[in-house]
Amino acid sequence: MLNACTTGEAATSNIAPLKSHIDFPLGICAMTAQMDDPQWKSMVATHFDRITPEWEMKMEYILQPDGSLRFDAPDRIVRQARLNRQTVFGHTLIWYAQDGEHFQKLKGDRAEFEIAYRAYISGVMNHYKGHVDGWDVVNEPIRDDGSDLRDCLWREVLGDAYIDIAYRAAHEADPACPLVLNDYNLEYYPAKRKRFLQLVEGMMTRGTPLHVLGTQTHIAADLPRGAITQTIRELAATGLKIHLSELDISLKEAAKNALDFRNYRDAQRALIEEAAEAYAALPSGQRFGLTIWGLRDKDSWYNRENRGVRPDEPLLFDDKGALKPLGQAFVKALG
Ligand code: 9MR
Repeated sequence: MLNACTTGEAATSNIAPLKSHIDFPLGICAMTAQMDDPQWKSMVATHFDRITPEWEMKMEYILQPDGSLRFDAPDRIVRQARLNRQTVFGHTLIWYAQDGEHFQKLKGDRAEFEIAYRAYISGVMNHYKGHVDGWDVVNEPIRDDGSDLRDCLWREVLGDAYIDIAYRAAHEADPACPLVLNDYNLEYYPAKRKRFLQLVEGMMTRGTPLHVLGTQTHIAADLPRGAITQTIRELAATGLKIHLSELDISLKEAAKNALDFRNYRDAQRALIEEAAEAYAALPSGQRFGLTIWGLRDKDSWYNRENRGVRPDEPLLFDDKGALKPLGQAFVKALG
């Protein structure tokens, strides 16, 4: 018989649900491949209010080469979330990193391209109308150096207006749905943050429907203190709601792939406390939610894409499902 302590179920059964510590939605990312793992399933159901599909609501999954849409996997996530009485957050409609054969074929014809662009947005939005509590409409539009919008197929064909067109099409499809603009490295690069906020200001001035700003917060443990707080404050000064949308804190990136993480654990803890405190300090009406990018360390994208000799430890729970000191610090800082 298995010793209860090795199952991981036991590791988490004696802690209060993380979501019970806070009065705003606590999210986690998910993919269907994880849904057959009983520990993952029960921990996600216990601790979180909201699910963000990690990749299966993106164009790379939904859009087929002939322009048709497939929804089987994301629908499974939505069904599971409903069984758990959780909401689902839509991620993401338009991303510079993903376009696909269907749009590549149309790029010579601006008018046809725009029709297909709007049709994709309204097709996906209509399918999930009433089943999601928000959408990242445009993801990661700003260059890291803050000099401009990123180049991508959408901008190449539709110009800078690709962003406004997307938000207007999304709003038309589902007027009640909160629409989010999401980006990363905003805490690292003040110039990027400035350009992001300029874009936001422009959208607000033009009356483009935009309700929430997402700051992903994929950070490394050597990020200087204060940067997260400053970012949250500056974004919140727009008056829009804030989604801390993909939080994780890499030790490996801080240690520059060295095997010794010891020097970075305290800094990692201090950063998660800073993120939790800065977020909890927002006026309640601006707290759209805080989402963690993976459950246990072994679920992290860092460990899937570049595992190397030593796996990273960026998340709240260890591989066995026990809440790490990092997770305990997070909970304490929120409470
Ligand atoms: O974690 C996600 C990984 O599993 C996917 O393969 C990848 C491409 O779809 O996207 C990762 O998530 C990214 C998110 O969608 C946007 N911000 C950066 C995240 C980490 O790369």
